[in-house]
Amino acid sequence: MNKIALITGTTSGIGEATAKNLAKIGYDLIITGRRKDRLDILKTSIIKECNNNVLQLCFDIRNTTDVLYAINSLPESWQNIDVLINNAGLAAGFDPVDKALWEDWETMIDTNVKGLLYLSRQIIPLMKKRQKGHIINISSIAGINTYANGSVYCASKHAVNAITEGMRIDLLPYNIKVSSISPGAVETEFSNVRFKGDDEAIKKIYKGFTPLNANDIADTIKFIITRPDHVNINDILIMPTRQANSYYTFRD
Ligand code: NDP
Ligand code: 8X3
Repeated sequence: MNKIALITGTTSGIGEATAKNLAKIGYDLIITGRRKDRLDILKTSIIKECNNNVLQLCFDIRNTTDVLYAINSLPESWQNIDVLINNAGLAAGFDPVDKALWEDWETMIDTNVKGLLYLSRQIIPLMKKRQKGHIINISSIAGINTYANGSVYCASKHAVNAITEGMRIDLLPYNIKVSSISPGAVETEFSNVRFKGDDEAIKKIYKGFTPLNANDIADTIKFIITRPDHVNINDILIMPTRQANSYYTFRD
């Protein structure tokens, strides 16, 4: 029987690349996100390429009713989740704290922090029952450095780090591993979402250096989940070679 991974936010970027990569190493996949058309395409392509089992759950991670419905509706054979990858997340806006939109703050906190918690809350009992599992939370360099115009996104990723640490402690007795990955700049749809389609702002972010790509993170996830049973990777901080931290990027 194949292992099962549930990945949130598989309609683009890191989540999509991770789904494709894990399919190649034999995982059956629960793919999630709000854009059903993209889930359909991903499911078809994974089945065509790897012939693994794929279950798609289309829901908004901010909505408790939808999260409950999605997880409660899992057929029994899909409840043995080995790996949960809490990846769905976003930055909304790039503004000083006195000018940012309340709505953007709510979107980030509701998705990056509360959504991650809602879903984990429902999956952890399934892992506890089996006395095994692995949770990987996608954090960020923004969970380590706080930069101008990013206070609430950074706060949301600092919160992810605290939640990761707390989960690791609470789940110690149940043989459930908890890891996180903290990437620097990864070229995905992240900046399109953050800058709301402002092409100039988006281009500036990745100008003059080679950022990470989604496969780099998928590869890191593969490394983390293929360690022996007695080894847990607590956190991996992964940066583009030309980016030292949130403040220093060497551009051409
Ligand atoms: P993308 O925008 O490419 O992907 C984000 C994914 O999250 C999409 O699949 C989106 O699906 C999903 N998502 C967003 N909001 C919701 C929601 N309310 N409910 C369900 N799913 C949602 O960005 P990335 O792949 O770059 O981002 C993935 C993670 O990596 C995020 O947590 C981000 O903070 C983190 N990260 C990104 C970095 C970067 O530079 N790109 C660096 C460090 C961390 P849909 O819209 O279909 O719902
Ligand atoms: C995304 C990376 O540097 O834009 O988490 O915050 S950054």
